[in-house]
Amino acid sequence: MAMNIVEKIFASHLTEGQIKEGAPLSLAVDQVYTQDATGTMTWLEFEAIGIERVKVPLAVSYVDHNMLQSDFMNADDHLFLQTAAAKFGAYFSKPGNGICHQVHLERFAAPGKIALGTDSHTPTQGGMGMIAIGVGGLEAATVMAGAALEINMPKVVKVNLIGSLKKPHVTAMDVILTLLKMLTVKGGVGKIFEYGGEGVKGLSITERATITNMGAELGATTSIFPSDGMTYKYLKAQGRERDWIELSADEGAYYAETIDLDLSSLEPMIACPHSPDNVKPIKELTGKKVHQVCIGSCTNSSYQAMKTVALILKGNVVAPEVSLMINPGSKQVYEMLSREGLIADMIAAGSRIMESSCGPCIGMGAAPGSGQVSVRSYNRNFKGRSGTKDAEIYLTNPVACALMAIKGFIVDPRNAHVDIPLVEEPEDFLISNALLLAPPESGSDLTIIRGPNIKEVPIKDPLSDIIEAEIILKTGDNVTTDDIMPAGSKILPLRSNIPAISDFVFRNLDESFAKRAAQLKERGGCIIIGGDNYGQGSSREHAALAPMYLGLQAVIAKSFARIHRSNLINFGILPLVFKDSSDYARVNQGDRLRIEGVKESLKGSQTFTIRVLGTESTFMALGNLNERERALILSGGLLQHTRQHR
Ligand code: MIC
Ligand code: SF4
Repeated sequence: MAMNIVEKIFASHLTEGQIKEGAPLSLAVDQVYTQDATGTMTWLEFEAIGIERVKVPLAVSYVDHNMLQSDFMNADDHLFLQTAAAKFGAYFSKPGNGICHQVHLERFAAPGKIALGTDSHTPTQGGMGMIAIGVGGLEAATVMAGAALEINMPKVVKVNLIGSLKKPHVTAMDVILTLLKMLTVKGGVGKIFEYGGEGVKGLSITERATITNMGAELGATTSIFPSDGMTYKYLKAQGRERDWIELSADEGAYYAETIDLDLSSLEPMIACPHSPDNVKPIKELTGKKVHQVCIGSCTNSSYQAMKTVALILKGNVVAPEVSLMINPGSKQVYEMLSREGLIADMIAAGSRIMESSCGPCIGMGAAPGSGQVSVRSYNRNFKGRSGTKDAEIYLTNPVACALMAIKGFIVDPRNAHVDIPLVEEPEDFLISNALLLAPPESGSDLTIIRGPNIKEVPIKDPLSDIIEAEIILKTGDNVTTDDIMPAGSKILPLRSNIPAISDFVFRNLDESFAKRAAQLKERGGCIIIGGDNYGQGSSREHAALAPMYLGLQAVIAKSFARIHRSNLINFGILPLVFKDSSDYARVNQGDRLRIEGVKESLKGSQTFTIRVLGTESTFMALGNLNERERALILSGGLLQHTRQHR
């Protein structure tokens, strides 16, 4: 039977179930990686499961998010992660080695394999022809402890690339921004985007990785490219040609949908505040004053992109009122640029070079000034994420970013009157594993070192049969996990301390949330009403774990984003959807809701009748949980379930 690439990889990893759209299936996982901000919890959870060594062929623990060390907390977490990796058998990528997705692409990604990462941009590895999926920490911990990945088979959408990009003015970033404009931040929910067509050939692996990285912004489960000669070339340049296999879709393979995209028709695009799908052609914004430019992140940190930026900056000077921040995504790229004198060109032009970390992307320093315009080669521009609530964040390609830094205003690269070189990926990368520590043979004699800010994983009370709780908050559509559990330099260091981080739940939308939740806790806890695509964005399980700690019982929404829905289930919180979405308008913040026979409904029809207390009104909500998800909720969450079934 003719198969697409996704089906081929799934078939070679299938341990249970069927490869049939919507059907549950279990897959063996080859690689799992964590990053520090989600990783401390993941490794605490792994420890709580009680397994001595990871059971997956490869596990890597990266440090890239919590890199500002303004007190002991982040440094303590780094040491915890390093000692936990050694004990449990994972590689440890030291602070300074780079952003997890960029380093993983360089050192470990391999066509035909399956990887999980505790970060929503794990699909970056799809550029290498592998299935790479972002999951919550607990999900990753159970897989490292030997479980299979369990998902419902997504729809596979073919993106048929025709023609070739008008480089250097139009880049891979414009491909994904164009798709975001077409499909929006919920256009990919329940789908995997498989790229194909003639246009694939002209894209380097890192360009492909830019596209699959931002597939996360579409809400997609993941995105994937074929593995071809270009893949071989990149792997060879990384000294890893042995990892190469060819991978392409069979003639006549099935796709649920096909999208044709003519690369030669694309133009430079920019995402406007405050959503990555608020995309316009750059030419419509020309002339707008810019205060800050940030180049790098896991989206656009390749050697190819960074060298192009350096050569644009060479001999120029950053505009007087612009601050240009550059965070090269990996030590490899950083070191290569330095040895070639390109960092010197960046510095000479007035750039502020940062370490290889997430940095400004997650509000870890370099927050813009009040009301300022910041243009970034990054992937997310949610309100407040930069650290400055009223800043306006725009997302665009790195070439355009560099030009805007010089000009001081938004400019279409085609009309900037600046020479832009055409840069390729190198024949050989500089390979050094100085900051990548392999695990020792055995961890049994090793001790994990933990600082005072590292607290245990809280556990939810078992599910009760009657939920009677107050609606603490009613939100609109596309609420992000940054809204639910904000990040930034002040809050991120609390990621390993749930009681402390809980104070910040919904802080940017509703300052009194945590206080009110604490008051409601004795009265049955609270319920959140959400719109469409509730919980989009990051994989941070803290957006479920901290509200759970505050007493959240259920979220009733029009629809959910994939990772957040799983995280809610993993921590025993019921994710229900309105049977009739017009009922959303009939409930209000402050209403008390009562759901009876919760367990029966869960085991049976999964139709819940919800009474609005003090009125005659009732409405219906649906569980839509598969068998495994029901079992998890009934056990009180994934951790309890895993312990019970070990
Ligand atoms: C993000 O880009 O939002 C993050 C920070 O990388 C998150 C992970 C986290 O919150 O730690 C993600 O994308 O999953
Ligand atoms: Fe880091 Fe930003 Fe990438 Fe998230 S999106 S992994 S914060 S660089």
